[in-house]
Amino acid sequence: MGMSERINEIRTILTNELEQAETTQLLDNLRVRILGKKGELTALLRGMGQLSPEERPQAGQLINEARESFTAMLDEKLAVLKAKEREEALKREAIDVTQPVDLPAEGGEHPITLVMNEMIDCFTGMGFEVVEGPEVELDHYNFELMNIPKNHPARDAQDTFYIDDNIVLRTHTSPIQARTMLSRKPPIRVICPGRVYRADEMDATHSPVFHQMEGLVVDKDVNMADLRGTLNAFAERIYGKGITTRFRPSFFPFTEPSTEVDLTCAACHGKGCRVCKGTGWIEVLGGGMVNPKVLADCGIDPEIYSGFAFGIGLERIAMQRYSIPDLRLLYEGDVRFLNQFR
Ligand code: 2U9
Repeated sequence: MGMSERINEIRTILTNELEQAETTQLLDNLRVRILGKKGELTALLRGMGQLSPEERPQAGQLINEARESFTAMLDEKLAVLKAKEREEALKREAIDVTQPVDLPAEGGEHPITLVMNEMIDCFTGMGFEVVEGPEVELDHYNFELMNIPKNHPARDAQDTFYIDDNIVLRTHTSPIQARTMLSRKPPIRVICPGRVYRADEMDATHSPVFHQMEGLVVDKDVNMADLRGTLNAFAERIYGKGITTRFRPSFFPFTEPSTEVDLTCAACHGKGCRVCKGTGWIEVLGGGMVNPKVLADCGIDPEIYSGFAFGIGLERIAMQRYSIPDLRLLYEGDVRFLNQFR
């Protein structure tokens, strides 16, 4: 058989096999079978030794042309198969973005957080700034600077968690205000929200950890009417129009004069009902004019400046607002309770 017949034979084999090669892997095998070291075309090249010197150049040329042509045929098919395989891979790996999914359980804000944020909005709207401080506090800031000396009943070991003789878990957020006064000059307008600790047994109305927000304003000519106006604005903002305050005389070591503050009962708007035991008022917070001794000990001259302060328990506000009957519900983390606030 002549060289060109043999090449045509190989071309026919290649053409048939190309049609059947469905994958790039099969195509690679075919390439090796035709063009590889032990392939059909290479065998022809080796057989050239048997040809006469005159025949060799022409045979060589035919084989080279065939190699080029076969390579082109194989490459063309390779491009087709690669495109096909890519398309199949895209189809196989496609994500159906319309498929329904299981949504992760959604959290919500705790009622204490809800109340705290609402109060922060209210007071920052009046020009107060939020300041925080350490929960593990020096006796000096928690008690001494608040005019609660050693042996005062308020620091009885029954009420206070002592870390050692000089360090306590803060029993109120007042030490934040003491630190604020020591580190800046009036005018001061701050609210101090945070967790506080008292050594109480847990029951429906007591907890060893609870939350407060205290406020402090120090400037020239600050007086009790400013406290009243501030707390009236707070009452209307949190409880609604027509809710006002009633000040009753009281005593705290850190304020003088001191007052306990009642708010119009939001359940009956002051008419008297079961919630307010017929009085029309609900006791909500305390406050007063900052004791001049406290101002002086915190580096502020009480001859020039005066201040008012108040303290609000957040649990009490949350319980009234959401009709929560037992304080413990706020700390147990039962999702059936918490889901109601989402
Ligand atoms: C400084 C001076 C005075 C903060 C005050 C109260 C009155 C008060 C209670 C409310 C409910 C505590 O959480 S509660 O049990 N607080 O009645 N707090 S005056 O007076 C201050 C604070 C800081 C420097």
